[in-house]
Amino acid sequence: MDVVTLGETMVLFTPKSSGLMRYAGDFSTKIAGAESNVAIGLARLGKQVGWISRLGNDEFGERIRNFIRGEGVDVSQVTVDDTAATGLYFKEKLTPGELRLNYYRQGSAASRMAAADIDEAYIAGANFLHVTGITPALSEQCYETVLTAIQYAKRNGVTVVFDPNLRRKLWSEERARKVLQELSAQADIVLPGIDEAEFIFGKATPEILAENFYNNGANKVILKLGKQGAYYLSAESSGFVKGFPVEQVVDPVGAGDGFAAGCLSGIVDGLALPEIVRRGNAVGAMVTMVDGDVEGLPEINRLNYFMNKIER
Ligand code: KDG
Repeated sequence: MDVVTLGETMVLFTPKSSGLMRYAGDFSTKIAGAESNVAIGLARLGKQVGWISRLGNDEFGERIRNFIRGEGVDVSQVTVDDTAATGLYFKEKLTPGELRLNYYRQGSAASRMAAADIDEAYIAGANFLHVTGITPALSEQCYETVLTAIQYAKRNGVTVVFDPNLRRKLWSEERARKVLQELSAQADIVLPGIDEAEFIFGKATPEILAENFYNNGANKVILKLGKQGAYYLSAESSGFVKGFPVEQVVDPVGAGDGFAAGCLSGIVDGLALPEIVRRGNAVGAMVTMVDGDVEGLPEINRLNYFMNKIER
């Protein structure tokens, strides 16, 4: 395996009409979950990926597993919980450009993931472990599960990649700050957004925020700056990489996961840091041009076409 990731995936309902969801009659359904978005993004770019999770013993669980398996991601470590349902998620389009995200995931099957669900040999068989700050927010048990996965990675020489993915609806500000800082300190590579970095360390320039993550323990920091691109810092080099222009953003949700998939694929391919970041920027931009979290994730040919077509 190149990369193993772990986290919750939900069925995503989007009303076909805009405005308050109470008036919506028709919905489209897709699947959404930050970690499986990354896994699918990597699989589309030709990487070997595994996704660890728990699903309810229900039709939505079947749909999620089938979809992710169909994308070429290994789902052998996904367990089924007979006593809890698969989580749901509703994306309300209040006005053009204003989204409200509503979770129905409390007590979901994935929120009951446990450290015992993690097979050390499976983690040890990967080169990278990708985790996010969403999973530890789901429950105390999920927090322990993430810590266990990181511990297995570290003792088997697997590189840990952490994306804070702050979801304020899921936990208190104080707890979120503490855990996101703790997990950033344990990771080798961190992929925070500028807002997340400021949430953890306070308002500062990208250079200072990246340094905070570096001094906190990470050896590669890639700080996302939205459409401006990203700033990177490692022991060897640092710098800004410009983002790709996007004519019309159709759906921004999932762009950060696309960015993570692009960067991780570049890391797996052994690219230099500025090229890794450029790939992240490109995949992130491509995701925003298509509705849904994963539908805009490119295959390598389309990614190369996009990166070379656009002159910056
Ligand atoms: O990154 C996009 C995902 O965050 C979203 O679609 C669903 O995983 C999700 C979450 O917990 O918010």
